[in-house]
Amino acid sequence: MKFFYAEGSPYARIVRIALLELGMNDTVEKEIVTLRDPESALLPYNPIGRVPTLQLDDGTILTESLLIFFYLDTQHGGQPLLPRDGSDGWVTLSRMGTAMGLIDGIAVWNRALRLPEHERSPGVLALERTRATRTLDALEKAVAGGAYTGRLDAARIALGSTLGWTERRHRKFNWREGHPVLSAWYDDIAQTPSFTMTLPPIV
Ligand SMILES: N[C@@H](CCC(=O)N[C@@H](CS)C(=O)NCC(=O)O)C(=O)O
Repeated sequence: MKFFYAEGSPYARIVRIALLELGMNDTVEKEIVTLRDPESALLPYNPIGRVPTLQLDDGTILTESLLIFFYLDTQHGGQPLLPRDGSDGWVTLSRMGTAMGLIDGIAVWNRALRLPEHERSPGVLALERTRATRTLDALEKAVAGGAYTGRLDAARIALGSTLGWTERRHRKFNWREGHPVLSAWYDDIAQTPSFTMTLPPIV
């Protein structure tokens, strides 16, 4: 298998953490690729040009982090990172959806901020700030009530990865403010070796 990623990608990071947690990291060849680049080494494999991208041994290309999670869960004998049989009451899927939605919104916001100022849409910036804050408020309550605890499943990986990414790559937004419970939750999960080994570079 070959895994294409970028060190600054929050989506690729959740798969990188999963590979480490599943003990599969050393069995996968890896290549760091450029993004939004017509010369990117990824494009001959994946016309979508996004990471994470996983090439299976038979050449099949998987793009989209959730689909890669589905595949990885077929490759180990342990408890699935993302159970899809209702055995946990669909709780992991529900929490994963919220964490992925948080990444999606903050990624849109971050990309908008990278545009020259005159090309930025104030409406998009305001919408994404509101979405992120509303979701963090809900997560603060959920985590205070015991959500996102227990074994390191896909939802915990996605939420921890997103918060760490936001702190290092989307520095205009202090997500910790007003979210002390979530902040303590993050400080705890951030100590996990698979998290410390995949920290995105600060920008
Ligand atoms: N829904 C996709 C999103 C992946 C994504 O947007 N990746 C970004 C990096 S953070 C990317 O590759 N962007 C390059 C581009 O948009 O051309 C997933 O979950 O894998």
